[in-house]
Amino acid sequence: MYRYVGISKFMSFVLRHKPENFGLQLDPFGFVNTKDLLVVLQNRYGDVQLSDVEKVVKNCPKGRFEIKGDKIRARYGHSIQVQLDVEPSEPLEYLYHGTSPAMKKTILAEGLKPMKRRYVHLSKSKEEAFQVGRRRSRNPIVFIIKAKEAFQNGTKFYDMGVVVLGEFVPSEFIELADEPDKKNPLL
Ligand code: HQG
Repeated sequence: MYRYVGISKFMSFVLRHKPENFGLQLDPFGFVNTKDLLVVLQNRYGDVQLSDVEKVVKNCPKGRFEIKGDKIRARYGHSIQVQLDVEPSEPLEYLYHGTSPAMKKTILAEGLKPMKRRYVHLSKSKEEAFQVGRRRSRNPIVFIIKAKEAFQNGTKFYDMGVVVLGEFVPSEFIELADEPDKKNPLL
């Protein structure tokens, strides 16, 4: 199990950021032949089988990867350019973004930027966003994104399942979750 975490992280690195470092070329939608990726994994980890890759893909609760025919790709998280084959769609009224408290002022002033990735990454629940923020801080903050309103004002969102991708979100659509929110008292 532990080994699969390492393999999954390495697959993310290769398929989202640096395929060329490993002699791989992605197609426009981010796919590569699974057997070519397998060779890269075997060079690094030794005995990795196709069934291991399939397990990594299948057991990932976030749907990080997709296998289609004899090809595989990362479904989100890219820093390199890949074409999405999901149409933009109207998002839930609220989405969430968890991050470090150190980012609070900047994000409230500048909006949410994709930074090194192609898209902003958003969660469908406050709890998931909190977990995302935990990667950055022991005490993360969670922003409420008024996604529907942003969408109505032209921001595109792409529903990738657990993760929602978005374009730059202007600060007017962002609020800190901990602050009382009259529109959504359950939060
Ligand atoms: C921050 C993982 C300064 C933003 C996660 C974040 C997610 C700003 C960081 C997925 C900013 C970028 C993506 C601004 C945003 N000024 N900082 N204006 N706007 N930021 O890693 O969302 O496990 O690229 O708050 O769970 O943290 O890999 O984005 O802290 O789903 O599958 O800039 O990656 O998924 O960091 O994470 P990231 P993220 P996996």
